[in-house]
Amino acid sequence: MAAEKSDKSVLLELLATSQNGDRKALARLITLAENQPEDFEEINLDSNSTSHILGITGAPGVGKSTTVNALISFLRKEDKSIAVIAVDPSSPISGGALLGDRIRLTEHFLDSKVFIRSLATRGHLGGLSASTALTLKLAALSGFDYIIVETVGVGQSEVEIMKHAQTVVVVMAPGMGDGIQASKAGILEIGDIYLVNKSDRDGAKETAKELEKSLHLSPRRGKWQPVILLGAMEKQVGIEELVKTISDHREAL
Ligand SMILES: Nc1nc2c(ncn2[C@@H]2O[C@H](COP(=O)(O)OP(=O)(O)OP(=O)(O)O)[C@@H](O)[C@H]2O)c(=O)[nH]1
Ligand SMILES: [Mg+2]
Repeated sequence: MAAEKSDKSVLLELLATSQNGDRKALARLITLAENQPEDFEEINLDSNSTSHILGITGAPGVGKSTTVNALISFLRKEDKSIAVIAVDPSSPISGGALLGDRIRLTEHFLDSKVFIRSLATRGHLGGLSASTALTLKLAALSGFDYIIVETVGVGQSEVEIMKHAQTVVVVMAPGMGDGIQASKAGILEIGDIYLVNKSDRDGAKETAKELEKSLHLSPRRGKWQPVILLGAMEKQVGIEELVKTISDHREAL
């Protein structure tokens, strides 16, 4: 069923309201961007936004959403505003189902300085990367201090999506940091920060050591050298250091 083309004036009005902090307007814009990205072609979405776009990626179940949750709790104490965009390249499910299953962020749902949204594929991965880019621009126009994009998995489409982030945090967990898996997915090239989560479990230090060896074999060109951190995000262990390293990376950009 062909959707009706949105009127340019409608989009501009929604943009103006979303920039004034109206989250419903932002949510509507994102839905339009997902369904009819071509409607935005003639609209200037450039901003001199100071939002820090943070990418969180890693294999299923390593604790990405738990890390996002810990980041939100920490950053809210500093009165920062945060938008979370959860992208699931493998799932055709969108909206509430994904959020309910994957993100345990219910404690933040009523906080007006926290905006949470998920995006899912409608059958084409290239389209997902494009609608993610558009969504990030829309969120930046709304002036969030941090925009966090979480992707599930470690395949090529995640690598594509992570290109839209300024700082990429790759989350790993003990026993899942098997070197071959990591290099196959290009994970060694994309991380600015590697968080070995679940450090309350056995094997976290070994995973970190193995990762360090693999990273040495994969030298970077820029001046930033990837940092490996240990943490247990479920109990917010290491969150302060994570936030500090994220800021350091931004300054080094
Ligand atoms: N022991 C331990 N478990 C943790 C820690 N952080 C997260 N977990 C658990 O790991 C499981 C997965 O956590 P999520 O945050 O949903 O992981 P995810 O990477 O977002 O998962 P997907 O989005 O499904 O890929 C949950 O059962 C968490 O409770 C931690 O620091 N220590
Ligand atoms: Mg998750």
